[in-house]
Amino acid sequence: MRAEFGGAVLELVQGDITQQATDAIVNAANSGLAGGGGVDGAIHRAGGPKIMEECRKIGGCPTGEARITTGGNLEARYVIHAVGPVYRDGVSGEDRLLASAYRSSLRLAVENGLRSVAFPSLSTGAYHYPLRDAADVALSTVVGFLQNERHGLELVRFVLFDGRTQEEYERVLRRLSPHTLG
Ligand code: AR6
Repeated sequence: MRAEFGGAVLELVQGDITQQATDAIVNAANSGLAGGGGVDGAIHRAGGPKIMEECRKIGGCPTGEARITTGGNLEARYVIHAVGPVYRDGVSGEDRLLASAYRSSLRLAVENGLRSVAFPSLSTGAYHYPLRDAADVALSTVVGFLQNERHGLELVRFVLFDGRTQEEYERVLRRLSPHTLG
């Protein structure tokens, strides 16, 4: 499913983030930038050791922020490591931190002159953010950024790993944009 916001295409696909040929892919990282399972494990496995070398030099990243490294052996030239919140009770600032992780990633993409970026569903795996709420925060934040900030982005793609995640994101995107492009 695709829709247009602020001159960029916002696209939802089911697939594997490591296979994307966008300028950057976003990693669902932890604040140590230390590697792990899920998206993080898949990106480091596919991208090779150069990515971890740069992560070690950076040293870490607070929750709600993002840092950029090489894409190593990936097709994407860069990896943007975004740190979403661990979900606790829903009243510990999780929505603000999740929105901030998406915004920081987009800001880095723009500062580096990138035109296309692919996101996974941050925080909805090991960090247990309820999917429905996370989809809402993710898409409203990206749409808000594309509509309100100066950017040269042409494509923002969400790469969703399973059918249930894709359905929830599609439901939210339909609500945000009644005129999806199909
Ligand atoms: N491509 C796209 N999406 C994927 C892929 C993939 N290759 N693999 C998993 N997903 P998670 P988090 C989906 O756990 O919740 C790590 O250990 C997955 O099904 O990767 O932000 C880090 O080091 C889910 O929908 O990220 C951190 O410590 C979504 O991606 C911690 O997990 C996010 O799941 C981050 O947890």
